[in-house]
Amino acid sequence: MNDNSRPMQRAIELARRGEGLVEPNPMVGCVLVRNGNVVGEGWHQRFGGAHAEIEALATAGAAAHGATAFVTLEPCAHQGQTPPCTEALIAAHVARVVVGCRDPNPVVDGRGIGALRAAGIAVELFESDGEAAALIAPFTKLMNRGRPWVIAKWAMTLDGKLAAASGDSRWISGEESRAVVHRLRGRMDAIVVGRGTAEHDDPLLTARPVGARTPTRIVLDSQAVLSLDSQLVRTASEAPVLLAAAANAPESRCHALREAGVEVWQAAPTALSASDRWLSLLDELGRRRMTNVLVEGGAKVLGALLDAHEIDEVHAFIAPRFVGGAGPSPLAGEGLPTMAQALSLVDRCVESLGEDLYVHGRLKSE
Ligand code: AOF
Ligand code: ZN
Repeated sequence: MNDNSRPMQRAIELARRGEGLVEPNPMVGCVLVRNGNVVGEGWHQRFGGAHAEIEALATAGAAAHGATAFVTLEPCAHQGQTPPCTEALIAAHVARVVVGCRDPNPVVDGRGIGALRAAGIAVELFESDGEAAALIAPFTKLMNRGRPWVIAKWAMTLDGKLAAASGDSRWISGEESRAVVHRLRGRMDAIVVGRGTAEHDDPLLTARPVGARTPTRIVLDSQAVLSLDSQLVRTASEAPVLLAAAANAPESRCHALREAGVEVWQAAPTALSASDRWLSLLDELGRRRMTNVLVEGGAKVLGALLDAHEIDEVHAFIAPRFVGGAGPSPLAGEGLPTMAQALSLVDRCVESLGEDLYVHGRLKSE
């Protein structure tokens, strides 16, 4: 572990406190160290609020003079909702800045580092592809590809079934697992299910207890058949519901759902397959600056997402039970033709939650 690791680790820890509160901004943390002592700490606390560096400088006061600033993200050099952090760091006379990763936002993208160096401040890039970059992967995807970070979630039996052959699926995972799902939901911009799941489970798709954000509840329903009596439609005034339909969905159904308070969005006429409609929807959610989206199934929706190469992260809850038979497995769709092409989960984490196993991680990007 080099001298920079500990304060950078702390800065990352601080940054995480903004999770769910700062999006579509990135999570950012900052630690100021002088003569081996931490003299200031801060993090970006909410969207539109002060940046991490400003918070840290405020706690340090005059002690920032001659200090090293460890920032998880390259300091901004632009006037946004707040003034440039580079100017504040220069004015506070910090001696050195260690940057966790470069800011992929095109209005920053190296300009922050350049401005600091031009002012005579030593700047070091900590690690170009490490934990600080992983921390802002959803922000980076939104910046570079205009699409939100997509998290696939499922609960299955140990023999890989989402339901028994009869369709019964209540419940597979235990209470502890379901509590984790509700915590995940509470920091999402949207929660997506397919029409089958919406019909069969009649879910609310809210976070209980409520989290930092109120996710938009999205149903993939190409022909707009979702029942007006469903819990989703009946609660449309309490939390937004968006129905993603195909361009050829019957106008009368779209109209009825709109009347009931549902936003009906239709994919481009050229989006003919389920995977194409997924891409079209992700582009739309990106235009709305949604950063994190949780996809809760079922198998067709998750499979089409896999085929579209848009799963970024997986959260699988595995119950120690077997049902056998012809129930669905988590990912339908075309799938990959050979084991050699199988996707791998990286940054893996395996936990026990009550009786369940909880496996989560990211998909290796090509
Ligand atoms: C930093 N420190 O803590 C954050 C940064 O809309 P604004 O003014 O808040 O600016 C948002 C942009 O600034 C965001 O897209 C990203 O490029 C950068 N975020 N920069 O120096 C911070 N949150
Ligand atoms: Zn800033």
